[in-house]
Amino acid sequence: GDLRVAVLGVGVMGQDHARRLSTRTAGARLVAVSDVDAARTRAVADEFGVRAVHDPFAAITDPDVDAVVIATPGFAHEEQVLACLEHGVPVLCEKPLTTSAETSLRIVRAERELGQQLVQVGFMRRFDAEYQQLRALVASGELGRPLFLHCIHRNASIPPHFTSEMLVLDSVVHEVDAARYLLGEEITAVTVLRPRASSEAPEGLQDPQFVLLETAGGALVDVEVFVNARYGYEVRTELVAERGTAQIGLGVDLVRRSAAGWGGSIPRDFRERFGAAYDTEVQRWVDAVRRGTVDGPSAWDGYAAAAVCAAGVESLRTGRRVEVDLS
Ligand code: ISE
Repeated sequence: GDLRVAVLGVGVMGQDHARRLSTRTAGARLVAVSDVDAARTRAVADEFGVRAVHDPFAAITDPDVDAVVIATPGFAHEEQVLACLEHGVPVLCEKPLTTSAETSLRIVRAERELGQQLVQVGFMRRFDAEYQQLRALVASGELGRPLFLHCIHRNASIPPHFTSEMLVLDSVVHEVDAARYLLGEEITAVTVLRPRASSEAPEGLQDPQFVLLETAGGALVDVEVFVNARYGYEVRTELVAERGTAQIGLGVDLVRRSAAGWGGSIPRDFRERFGAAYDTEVQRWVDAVRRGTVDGPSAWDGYAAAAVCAAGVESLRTGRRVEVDLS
């Protein structure tokens, strides 16, 4: 029968996954939702005609739930993923896997002891066609060795609870995973620079930030992260290699001329820009879980990214370059 899925955390992303599982994912059925906000749980449960379960751990251990999608805030992930492992429940956990290297490593080890892979991490860019093409181009060796990745990560706005650390932990984490995925190398050091803050950003928020990642092979990855860019959501990457460059995320598939002007449109947020990638991610997760496997970024990938981002948070605080050591 269909995979019966519960979604934990039904904020923007959780609701998006709930809708996807209810309407677009084959072989799966949304059966329950859970959130700390009881009114929101009720409203989303009613919208999709599923059960509202207040306690996330009750949803994880529910015999009528086969698998779980975690879309709660990052700080809640560790306990929830460990509970999934303890009860043998396959889990697609939104990024970040956790908010520190130690806690993510705990998950890697718990899964290893279990001897069965149950954790997939929600790095959806790996399912985006442009990222896949760029990775294939790098792997082909056609352009020679990669020298730089220049990354731009802009959000129109962020929710009120977003902190300066979360620019690293929640936003830059995507660039960290993308760099590992595209280059096939680990990140060995991080430096976070703090330019003047935008007056459009909430008081006290260090936005934008400029992040420099160094890879094991000596390539450099720079990231402009700017989460109150106001005009829209834009994620772009340029690869510079020995014999050429390549860009993704230009979003120029349609150029219109009208009303004495010309141009295209810019996505409002990540649901629009990466909608197809999320669809593929969840479909392949469901298909894999039904076969008893995982088909996407693993707990180890979640740990590697978490370790780099934890070093990034330290660099944000101290202003210094921080090295990363994976266990
Ligand atoms: C958000 O949490 C995401 O995961 C988005 O993909 C990312 O682009 C955004 O910056 C984050 O706020």
